[in-house]
Amino acid sequence: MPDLQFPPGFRFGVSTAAYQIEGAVAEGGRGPSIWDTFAHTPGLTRGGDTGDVACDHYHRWESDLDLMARLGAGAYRFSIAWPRIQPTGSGPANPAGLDFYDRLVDGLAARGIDPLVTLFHWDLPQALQDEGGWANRDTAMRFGEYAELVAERLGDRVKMWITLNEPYIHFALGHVQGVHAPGLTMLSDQLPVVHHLLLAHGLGVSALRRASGAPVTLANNYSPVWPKSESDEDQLAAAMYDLVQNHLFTDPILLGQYPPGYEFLTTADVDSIVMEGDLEVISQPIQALGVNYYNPSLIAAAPEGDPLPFVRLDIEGYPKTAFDWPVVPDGLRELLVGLKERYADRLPPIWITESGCSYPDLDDQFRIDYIAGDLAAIRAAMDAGVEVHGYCTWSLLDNFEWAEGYEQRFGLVHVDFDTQQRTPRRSFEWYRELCTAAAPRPDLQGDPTG
Ligand code: PNW
Repeated sequence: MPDLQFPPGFRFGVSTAAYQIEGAVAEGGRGPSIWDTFAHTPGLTRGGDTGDVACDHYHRWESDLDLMARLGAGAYRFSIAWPRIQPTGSGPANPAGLDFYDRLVDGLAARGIDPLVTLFHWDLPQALQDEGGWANRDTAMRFGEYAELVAERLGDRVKMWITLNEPYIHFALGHVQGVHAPGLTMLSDQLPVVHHLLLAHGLGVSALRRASGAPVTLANNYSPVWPKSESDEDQLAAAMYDLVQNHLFTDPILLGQYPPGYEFLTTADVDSIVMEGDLEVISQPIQALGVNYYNPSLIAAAPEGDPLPFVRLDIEGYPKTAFDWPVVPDGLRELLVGLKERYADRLPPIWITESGCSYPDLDDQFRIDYIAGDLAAIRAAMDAGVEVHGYCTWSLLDNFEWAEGYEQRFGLVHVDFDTQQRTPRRSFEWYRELCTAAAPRPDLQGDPTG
């Protein structure tokens, strides 16, 4: 058993995202998002699965909160669906949308669970995509206005804000590889999408800090990069991959500048995209850094004629999750120590905002070992001087795993998608012990003072 002793105050929680669990896509005045469009386009998701119903959390939120209370979770990271707040991505707030999240936040408070709120987990209002989406600078402005509407309503109760979830994955899978919404394959001129996501983050920070006292961060997906060989070609390819996945969405925020070499992302004049003053907006202080970790990246130079300069290879010699992702907990220690080395005093305290695995069975020792491995890696990084404040596992429930539909199961709780029955897996009971040991609460354990 790894050393799972964490300092007092370290928080344990669970993560979800709106489109993956809510369903009720045409209720409460919600407008369509790019994920509705993508999932309803034949052939783009496994088996044609969509988020139309998902976990039906929109109707079952109260019993889902009860599950979290049973788990003893100290924090719940969920996302707000922008198209519930602004059905077309701009203009006044839709009251029914704000009301839904208002009730959710109050329901969490009543159960002693801290709300950690993500504003953008990939479900862009379709109307904004029709105007160019993230390639259009206006989308960043619209995001700032949306952030303000949410913060004005919930800012007194939310405990941490996360502007964007994994902008790199949204950019790479959604705008370069085309396997996620909006399904674009942009091979040159990628910088506008990158820059407008970063600008949206910065404008979001301004709005959130104006209207709320809670700390603000974003959740980035980091992956330690392993070059395939010592060859110059593989080393160069690995450095470029490291730049886009690990530095492109962090250097501008923490260092106020793009990483050297980023210019290859556009054929246009950089100054026509990165306007004066933008980097100041982007690099405003954030009070935490959200880290999502799944696995390292083994990188080689791409064969001649490939559209991209690098390829990501299979990592052999490690156990694999049901998703075929290698299980490399030490990669989490490696990346955390690497963040500390690169950003030094500019690195704010870290929250692990996602880590977890796809595994189907109810008796899921595999998931227990997976989470325990990641927690041991976090402990090791903390012992090496990295400040980590909390851990949210992905995910509370099996849910709509994007292009993979309902096949991949990341939940501590199994969901039968025909009946919507929730069944806690063995990992739920194991994680409950961890949560309750970290934060003994009177409502769960009897009043210790009484
Ligand atoms: C993250 N990759 O997505 C997301 O934040 C979650 O919504 C998602 O359910 C979870 O991880 C599990 O996949 C990722 O291809 C999607 O490397 C793809 C990758 C990484 C993260």
